[in-house]
Amino acid sequence: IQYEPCWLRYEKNDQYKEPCFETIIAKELSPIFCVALEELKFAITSMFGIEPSVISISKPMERSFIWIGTLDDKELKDVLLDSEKFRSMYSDAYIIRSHIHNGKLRIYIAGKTSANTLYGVFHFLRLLQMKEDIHHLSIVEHSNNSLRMINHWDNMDGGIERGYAGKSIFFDNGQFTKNRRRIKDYARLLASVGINAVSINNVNVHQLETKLITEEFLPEVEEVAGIFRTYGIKTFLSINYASPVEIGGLSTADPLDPQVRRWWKETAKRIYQYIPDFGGFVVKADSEFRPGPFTYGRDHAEGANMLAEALAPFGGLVIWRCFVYNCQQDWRDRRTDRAKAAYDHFKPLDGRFRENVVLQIKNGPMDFQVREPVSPLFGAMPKTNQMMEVQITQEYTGQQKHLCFLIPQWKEALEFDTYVNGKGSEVKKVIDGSLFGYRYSGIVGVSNIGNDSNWTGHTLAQANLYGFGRLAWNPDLSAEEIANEWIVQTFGDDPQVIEAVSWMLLASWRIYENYTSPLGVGWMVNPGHHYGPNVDGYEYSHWGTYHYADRDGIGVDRTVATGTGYTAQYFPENAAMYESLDTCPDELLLFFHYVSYTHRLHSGETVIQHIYNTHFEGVEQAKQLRKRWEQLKGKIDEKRYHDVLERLTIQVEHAKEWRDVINTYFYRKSGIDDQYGRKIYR
Ligand code: BDP
Repeated sequence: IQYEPCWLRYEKNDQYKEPCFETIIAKELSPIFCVALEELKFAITSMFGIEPSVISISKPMERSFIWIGTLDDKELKDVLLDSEKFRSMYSDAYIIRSHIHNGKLRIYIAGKTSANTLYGVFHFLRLLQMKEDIHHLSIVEHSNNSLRMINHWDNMDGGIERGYAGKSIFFDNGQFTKNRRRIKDYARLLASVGINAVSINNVNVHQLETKLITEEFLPEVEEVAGIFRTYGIKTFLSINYASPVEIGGLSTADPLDPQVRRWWKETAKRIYQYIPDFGGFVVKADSEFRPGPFTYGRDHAEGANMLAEALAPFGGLVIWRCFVYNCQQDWRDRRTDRAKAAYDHFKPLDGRFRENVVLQIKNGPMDFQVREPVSPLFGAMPKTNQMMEVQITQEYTGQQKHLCFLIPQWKEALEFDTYVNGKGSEVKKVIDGSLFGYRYSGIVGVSNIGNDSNWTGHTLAQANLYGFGRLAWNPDLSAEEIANEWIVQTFGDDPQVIEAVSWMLLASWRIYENYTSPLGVGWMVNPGHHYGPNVDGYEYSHWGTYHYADRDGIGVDRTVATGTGYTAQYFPENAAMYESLDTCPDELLLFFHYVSYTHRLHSGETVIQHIYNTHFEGVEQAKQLRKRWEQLKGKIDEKRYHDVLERLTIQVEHAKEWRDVINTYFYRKSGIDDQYGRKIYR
């Protein structure tokens, strides 16, 4: 099948008449340089119809050219800059410089490492796709996030847990897929936005996937890793904590058992024989029925350190997930609070993890809801590497049938001030390591791609993958900038298209929030598959996901004064803000407080009227999304135009269902009418 190039379209481009496109000087011919060259040549040919010639050494010549090398190369010192100081500063960095020599334009692209040079090439190609002036480039780029990672939840039967874009590109029917071209194109997409790590199998590791670390599958894991390697991406595997029992023939997986420790050391050694630059393990332990150290009365530091010790000699990492909570909770006991779980489990362990363990913490304390506060664990463990996990796949945000551009949501989390070291201690500074000098840290996103021809099901959901990478590279980019870059590369630079799609993307998260569960309360979805409204679906169950609506009011009291005490997990400034009704932000009101339906928000509306208003508005806004798109007919190719239109139409219909279910529910609970007399089913 033909699949879409996403933002790497390299459409015909008559902006430039530059001789520099005719000659490329490449200082190295390492595998990564070869793919950088390949990309550059392919893009230039595709955009300008020129086949550049490649010269592998720079000898004196008068021509105009594009030069690619690394910061160590002497040419840079001679003509451009002394990179010494700059080179020692950041983990990942590159420069792009224009230099006019005897009237001839030369472009210099140089990275600190060859992967960084590749990023520079992709950056330069982005500038060309965006038709920027290339005569005065003086770009210095760096990323402080050392890990910019994607987690796949792909199973070996080809299914993807929470996948909404077809089947796995890695696995099918218990085997690795044969379509390596698709994996290569995926690696290109990831590298083009600076992703440098990927785990290829689901965090819920079942029987077959448990064997990925054995000789049966390692040769093919290496093949996949080899593809990613040439794009500067390290491959990781999710492991089953009970592996020593399930495939090792041992009777225990106790992390303190000498035989278990030996088994993991041998396993690590074997993996590195196949894959010398293997990234390490992603681990979901003691969570949602997965095995872990708790079975043996050990804590998570003991559990993680055992694996870390096995990987350490080879430079491998343990990415240990903090999504640990009791999923067999008694809903009748109102004092328990799932939101408190990660902090309660992990905070006391600060300082006990090995250096090559990184804790992977979901952005919010619950589970990727449309609106949640930031997890209080960020900043609370100065002596333990931390990274943030977000969900690119839209499990709770419309499953790629609804448009929901998530960059603004992630931006809010990154910009949130933890106050751990006083004002200015934003989450982005925790996870980039700058606040506490973490050795390894960064950001990870759960993948939204599958083998659909457009990768993400909803074409506009490509923007979430693009934006994730861009934000992981540089959390200071704005959602507007990211949207604009993506649109121009994906749909071209027609101002009407840019204006409309940009509005659609940037408004979409709020629109989705408007017609779904209100004011931060979350979870009003169908149990299991999590699509569509179901107000009480999770109310009397064991998952710890409640809204407590009754005839008088709604919300979860998480205050210290009268509730579960969750607010105390934040540093004092935030704890006080959430504890008090006077300062708790409206959009999180029901996450933190139980209030009556007639409670007045800061906006001046009552809670019940706010619910009605947002649900009626949300549907009108969803219609607006479709209308704005329809106005682009003729400006977007037919296929993508119709694909998107089809999804936007589904969105409108399903938004109406949300509106009606939610409004009716709250009308029946409260008995209060909409003050504007709009139609509410009784
Ligand atoms: C939840 C998903 C579940 C995942 C879990 C996780 O519903 O499928 O296994 O997160 O992150 O959001 O482990």
